[in-house]
Amino acid sequence: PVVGGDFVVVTDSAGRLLTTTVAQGRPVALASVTPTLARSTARHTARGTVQHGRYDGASRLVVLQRNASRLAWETTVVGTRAGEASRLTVYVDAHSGRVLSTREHVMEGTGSSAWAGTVSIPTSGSGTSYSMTNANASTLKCQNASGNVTFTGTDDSWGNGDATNRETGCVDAFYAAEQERQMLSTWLGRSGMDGSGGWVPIRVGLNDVNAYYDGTQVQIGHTQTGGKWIGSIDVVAHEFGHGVDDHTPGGISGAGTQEFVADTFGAATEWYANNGTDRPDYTVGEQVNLVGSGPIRYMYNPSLAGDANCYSSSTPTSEVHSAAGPGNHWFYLLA
Ligand SMILES: [Ca+2]
Ligand SMILES: [Ca+2]
Ligand SMILES: [Zn+2]
Repeated sequence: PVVGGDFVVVTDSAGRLLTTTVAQGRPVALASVTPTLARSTARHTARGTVQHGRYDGASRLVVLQRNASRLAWETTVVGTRAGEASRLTVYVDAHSGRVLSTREHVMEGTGSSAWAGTVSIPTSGSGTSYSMTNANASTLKCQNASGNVTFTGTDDSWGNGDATNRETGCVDAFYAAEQERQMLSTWLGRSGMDGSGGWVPIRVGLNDVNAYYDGTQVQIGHTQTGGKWIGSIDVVAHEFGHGVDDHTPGGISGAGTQEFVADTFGAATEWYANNGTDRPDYTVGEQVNLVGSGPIRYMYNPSLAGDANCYSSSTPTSEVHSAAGPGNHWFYLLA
């Protein structure tokens, strides 16, 4: 087989030739089609181009036709590159053993989010069948809360920027969760929400002015007016922050500390994402404007929302979100 020497032939419904396109104008020119590099050596080289690599099928001898013709071993390997899932086809020169070319098969989808602009999201699938299942973490999915069905599509383009649309809500939430996954891995050396690569599904469509984590899912509700799904970075990463906390020794933190712990994961994820639309800050919910009065918490000055800046004897008995004030303030000063 010749790789890079494709012909496109267009016919009408009766099979009559309409037009042809030739991708490669240069003739194939090879002195020999007998390799001097062993197949096993080429396979080993190919596997070394990814981390934690394994082979995906057999290798075949091909002519790699670019500016010149080269005899090459074609091998597909599965692993990770820079922490991201990879399924890579690698062409190794069948004489010199050099890597001539690679082709990545794991593609990032594109989403039109409501709160974070146009974003790349690591969905799963190929051809005409895609789903909002994270290619880097298969238990991280985004679903419609009605029926708990994972969003699917015939292309890898998601949402429409309208915050009242559930698929758009999933673009926001899925993007936020992926940024948190990367933040946990890159900054904290942690694999996934549970520390072993595991997550719970996100479900957009909760009929409440709220979002929550319950150990089995993250539910995303809507704004008080306008029915906008509230899957911004700080909200979603807050909920999965509860999930991280839930998978630490001793389980989820006690009442007075659980909300500030979750807020720190929200803020850290926002700073990691460094998104051009949802700029990093130390406020909670500034994008979604949950109840129409801007952020619901101010980590740099909790008193702006009526919460305490510093610890007092009344902190342990405060409402759990209000009790986050001293911890949030501490985190801001530390950060
Ligand atoms: Ca922000
Ligand atoms: Ca924020
Ligand atoms: Zn919370």
